[in-house]
Amino acid sequence: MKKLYIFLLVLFVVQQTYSQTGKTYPDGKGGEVYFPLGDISFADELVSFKVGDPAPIEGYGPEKTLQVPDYKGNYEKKYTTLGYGGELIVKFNDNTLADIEGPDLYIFEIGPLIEPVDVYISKEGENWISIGRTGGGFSEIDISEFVEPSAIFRYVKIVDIKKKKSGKWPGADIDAIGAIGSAFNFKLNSAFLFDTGNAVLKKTEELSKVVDKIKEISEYTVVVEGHTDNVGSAETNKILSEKRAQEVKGFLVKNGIIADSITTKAYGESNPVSDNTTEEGREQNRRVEIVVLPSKR
Ligand SMILES: [Ca+2]
Ligand SMILES: [Ca+2]
Ligand SMILES: [Ca+2]
Repeated sequence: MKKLYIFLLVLFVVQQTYSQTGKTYPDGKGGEVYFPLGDISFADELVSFKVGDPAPIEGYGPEKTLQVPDYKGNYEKKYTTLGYGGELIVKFNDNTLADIEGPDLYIFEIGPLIEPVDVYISKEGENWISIGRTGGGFSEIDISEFVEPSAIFRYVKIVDIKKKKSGKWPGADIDAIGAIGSAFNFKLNSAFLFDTGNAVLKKTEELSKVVDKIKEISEYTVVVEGHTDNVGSAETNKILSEKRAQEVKGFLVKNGIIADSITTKAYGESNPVSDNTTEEGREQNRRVEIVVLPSKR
């Protein structure tokens, strides 16, 4: 039953991704921002929130910063106020942040003034790269000068810079956080691709769907990541994840994806997405992730 659920979840993500196209969103200041991958471009998961001091009278909850910008005015409760010095960390799941031509990250801050925040990005949620400050009319950031080419980031941290201490809503008011430079992120459960401990593909239906998706894009960069749970030695897991990533790359190439556009990464057990102490968590950690950036690098 659990496996069926995960299978359906993967199907859902893939199908949902299929139906996405570029879309324009109101920036809350009378302008518009274009996101090439549309609705999936926005932050998906709340990682942590430390409300500032003083805190807002009403905060409306940090999850209000997830998914597409939805604040339409009239002080609707569709955003969260960080508080003086507050810190918010969010994660992308069905997409990742990457450097494309022009701006890559957009912070939707509501209200007549832009209250500045310092912005950081991270691949794994531990090592953070400072990418500057929004404010003074700038809500968008080009990450190109801060990152190596083709790097992908799954975490964004924003910190209120302590500009506005007074009033009911101290600190920046955030509606949404979106990656203009967005890549598709397909998560495939290893159980649907491989037998336990084995790196020979047994089923390829899900991979074929990913192949079809990549072929819809004229220019692309693909990263195949192998991940395992923490059962067995770290070294063995790294080797297994490398073999599996290579096997998946082989399948993509055999099905017409340009070999030079694909890189593989073996993470082994080093990058879990769930708790390794439960069977359910370990199952989620055993996975292959395929990141597809729709532009040539
Ligand atoms: Ca998303
Ligand atoms: Ca850029
Ligand atoms: Ca919102």
